[in-house]
Amino acid sequence: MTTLSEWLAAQPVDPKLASVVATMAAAIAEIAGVLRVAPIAGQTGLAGATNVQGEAQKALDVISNDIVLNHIGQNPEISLLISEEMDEAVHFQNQGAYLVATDPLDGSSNLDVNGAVGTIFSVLNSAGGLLQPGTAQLAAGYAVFGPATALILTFGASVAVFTLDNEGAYLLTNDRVQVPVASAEYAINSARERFWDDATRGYVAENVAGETGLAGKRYNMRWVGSMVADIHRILMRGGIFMYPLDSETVSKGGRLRLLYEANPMAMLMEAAGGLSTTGRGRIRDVVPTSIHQRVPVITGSAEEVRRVEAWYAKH
Ligand code: FDP
Repeated sequence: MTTLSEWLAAQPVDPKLASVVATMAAAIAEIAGVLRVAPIAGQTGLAGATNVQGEAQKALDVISNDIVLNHIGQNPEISLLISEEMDEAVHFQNQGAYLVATDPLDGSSNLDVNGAVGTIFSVLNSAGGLLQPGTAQLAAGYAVFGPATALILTFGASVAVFTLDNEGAYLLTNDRVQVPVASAEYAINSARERFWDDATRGYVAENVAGETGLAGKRYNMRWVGSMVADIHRILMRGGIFMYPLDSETVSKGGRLRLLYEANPMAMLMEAAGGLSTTGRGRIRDVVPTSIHQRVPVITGSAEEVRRVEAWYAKH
């Protein structure tokens, strides 16, 4: 089987860029090791938790951030780091040409129930500064820590999936992911219905009506509540993920973060043949004004995303 190093060496990209992806893969493998035994170590995922000796424990998202910081600090090709866990960007004292934006541990509310969580990252040229649109991304990836640890990568042309083996090596298990164009599964936190706009309301109502409504087919709803787990399901078998702007999130611009959640997922989804929109335009065209900016996210199978866009065009 093809290893991650072999695959990276065969990609038509600058080896320095490949080294940035390898650095994130190494950090992710270490995070996977921590998560696998976290309950034994008394790591519940919550800040302020204590272990069996009564000692205060660091939250797993802080530990994951420390691991990423440590790995990135050892790669001189990376001069800038934006992390969900840190208010300010980190500037490293080197000439590195690359910037990494990351959510080191996404979906952390699932940790206490041994649910799937993940790490998401985006790679850009550091010369472009901190606030670049998603179209400027050079690479994107995420790991999903589920029954297997899977690493999903793109440099823009295609999407590859690697699985971490018991010896700590990543092996290629799918070299060309294609998200199905059509689907009958949607993912949204429907407890927020009272906050939804008319477009979201209209689209979901059509799905709920199933074969008796305008959609003309029966739908299923799936919501893990962990973005990586929901997006991974959609990338593998189709569907749509929605965290739209609603009346409660409108003042913040949305729920999910543009630079290290929405943009990398949008790049992966598009490279696999899917679409990503805010409802009003392509996510990757949004020009950020701050590093922790939030954005509405609608992403997945092309037919479903187009249906949502059609609803937004009407409202
Ligand atoms: P979490 O707060 O657990 O880190 O990134 C935020 C996120 O999870 C996403 O992973 C997930 O899709 C979303 O929040 C879940 O939101 P709800 O609490 O509204 O379900």
